Amino acid sequence: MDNIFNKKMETLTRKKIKELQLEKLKKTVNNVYENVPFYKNKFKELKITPGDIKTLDDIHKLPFTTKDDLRKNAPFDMVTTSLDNCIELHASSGTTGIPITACYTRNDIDIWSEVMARCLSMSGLTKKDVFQNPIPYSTFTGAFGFHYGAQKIGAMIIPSGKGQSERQIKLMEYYGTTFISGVASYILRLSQVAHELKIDPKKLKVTNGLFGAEMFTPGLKKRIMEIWDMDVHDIYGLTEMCGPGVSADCDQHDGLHLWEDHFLIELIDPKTLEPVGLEEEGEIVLTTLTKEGMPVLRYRTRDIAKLYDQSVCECGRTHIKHTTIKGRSDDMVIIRGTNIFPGQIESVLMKNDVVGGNWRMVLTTENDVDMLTVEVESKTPLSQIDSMNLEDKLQNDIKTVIVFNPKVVVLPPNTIVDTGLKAKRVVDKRKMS
Ligand code: DLL
Repeated sequence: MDNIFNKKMETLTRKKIKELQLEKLKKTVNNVYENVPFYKNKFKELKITPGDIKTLDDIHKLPFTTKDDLRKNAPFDMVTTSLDNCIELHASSGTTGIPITACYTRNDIDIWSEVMARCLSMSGLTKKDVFQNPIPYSTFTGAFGFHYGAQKIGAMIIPSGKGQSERQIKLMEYYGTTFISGVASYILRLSQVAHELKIDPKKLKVTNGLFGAEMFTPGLKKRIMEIWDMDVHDIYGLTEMCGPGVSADCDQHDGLHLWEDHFLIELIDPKTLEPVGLEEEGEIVLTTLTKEGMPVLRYRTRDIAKLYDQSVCECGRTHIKHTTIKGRSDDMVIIRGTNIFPGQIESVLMKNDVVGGNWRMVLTTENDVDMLTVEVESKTPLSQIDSMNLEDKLQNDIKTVIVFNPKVVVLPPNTIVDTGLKAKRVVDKRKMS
């Protein structure tokens, strides 16, 4: 229980959580109805008014919000308050080029700092730590969220930003960094760079890490733990809610606690839009409960997970847990009639010690048949014969999870192009070939 940042709020009874949620939901619904024409029109279409929300179950009467809705109303039409009251904005670029913009009031930043402090504390951060933040300080929410949370805890922050990987390792050595954050795949890149500098990450003082922002399979987590000899936690979040800080896993490492006093979670079947039961896979739908600048109702995240049966966790926290994110519904690819999530392939790759950190799936069409090539870097340069043996081994291992035989190509370290902030695991060339 020592690492609970806000004992009162993180251990609320279920009854109290529900009461708080209902009170805050009503307030949020009134706010968006009065101030956002998009929601007023949706309410009219559905023939509802804020007065219809009398219980938490009534949330099902409310409209969903999609990324497309936010894009159409970008940058500021979803903002419920005067822009004079907003003190910061962040944005996620997405693929169409129109960024999803989120505006924060002073209070929104305070709440973001609070939920981030809860996640960081849950992962072991204390004021005694030297906290290195290798994430770009930019419109991307990542770096600022971690920065605000670590500052609230009182740790010594090194705002190192992303990139200049050699420098990141040197900073760790020089300042004796004990805790690092980041985008999951970048930490593996840093391991590779440490290796090239002939520095064993285990010999650095880093003992804890909190990572997320993209698919973070248990296999990748385990690998990072082993390479750095540190405890690793998973953090989830998205620009539309606040950025990182919506949920993170506690020391039990079996699910991420979602801060229910600030976010209301539902899980739906993405096809029927009906709720799914506990322990059933579904799309996460989130409603902000305390946001002032840009509250969002029933946001369809596209992220797939399961909710755990609610009972008090061994860690003492009472907030609901969801599983690791399995993937985004829009990342799922259908090859020869089989649904494949990149995470399934990553789970196989990360079990193999010879495999390095970077990999991707390339989809093509040959003679009207879908082909899958898995390109994967080896940890160290391999001889031709060792590469071929590894290709055969991986091909067989992957076949056991996806049913058909993919082509596997093993490449030397650092050959797959860097795709920027987040790793791009799927390259679909099918329409072009
Ligand atoms: O990635 C916020 C963030 C920054 C979270 C740093 C954690 C650490 P966006 O750029 O808006 O925000 O992307 C949000 O990233 O809908 C998920 O698809 C994915 N994602 C975020 N965290 C995880 C995670 C930030 N722990 C989108 N596991 C989300 C899997 C994640 N996917």
